[in-house]
Amino acid sequence: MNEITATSIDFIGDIHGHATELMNLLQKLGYTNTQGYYQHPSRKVFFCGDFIDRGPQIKQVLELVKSMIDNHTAFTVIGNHEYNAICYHTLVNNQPLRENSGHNKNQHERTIAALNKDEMHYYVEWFKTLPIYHNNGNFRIVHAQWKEEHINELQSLGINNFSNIDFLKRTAQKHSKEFEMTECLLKGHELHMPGIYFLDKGKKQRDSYRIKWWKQGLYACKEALFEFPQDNDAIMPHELEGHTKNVPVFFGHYWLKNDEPVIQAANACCLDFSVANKGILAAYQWDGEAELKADKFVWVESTTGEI
Ligand SMILES: [Mn+2]
Repeated sequence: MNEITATSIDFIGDIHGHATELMNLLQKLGYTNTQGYYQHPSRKVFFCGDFIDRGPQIKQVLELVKSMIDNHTAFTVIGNHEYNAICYHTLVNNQPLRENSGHNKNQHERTIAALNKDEMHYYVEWFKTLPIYHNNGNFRIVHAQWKEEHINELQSLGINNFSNIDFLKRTAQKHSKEFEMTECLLKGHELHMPGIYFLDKGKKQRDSYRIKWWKQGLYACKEALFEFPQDNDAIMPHELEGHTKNVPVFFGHYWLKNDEPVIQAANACCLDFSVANKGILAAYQWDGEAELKADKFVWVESTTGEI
């Protein structure tokens, strides 16, 4: 990736095939579609990944986003849905790295329907080149969770994408170090609370909870975990590290359900406000500030409401 020195960047969250909302948002941010791609005279976009699956205009989103990235008017990190697609379509000894059935198939079926075989191959090859994280000293960005020890480990391995087949294969082996790193950075660490259940989006009973990792200190579970039963007063088994750097961190992934975007912490900003579930598509207009503020969000409503 080119060195990013700009301090006028619009960070945009998970799009999931919602091209109309993306175009509306870019327009609202002052970007125009000239010369075949969206651009702004003084600003760049940084996407958080998750372009595919779920929505009605997956191919249009990929074309729009890739044309911006190819022309250096946008940058991105990879999302868990792009990583899953790589594994889904990569065969090792005739077996896909991600099983092509059940939940995996349902989650990916709209992308399969949207792209023909050649297009799928083309975009999967492109997904392999997308960075896992970015840190330029002024800001950090990762799809789900910024975990310093994993970033340091990747840095020492000289790896920042999924183009290395040996690395990719190891990430697909459950409980390998590479698997744990990928899960944490792209999906967010979860806390297992045996016997305390909630129903997930697919109406499945689950007792692992996504952690609000950007909080710092000791919390009640209901404050620190998504979906945790509000009538349960259990305390977290450990303190949360938070994001202790002054450098802001941007991420997506958490399906926040606010009518208006909110800042998670002064130095931590989640940009996923569930456009793929009747929510909003939001951008944070960043101008180099270390302390983030809610009045710097710009957003558009979902136009389709489709999941
Ligand atoms: Mn995600």
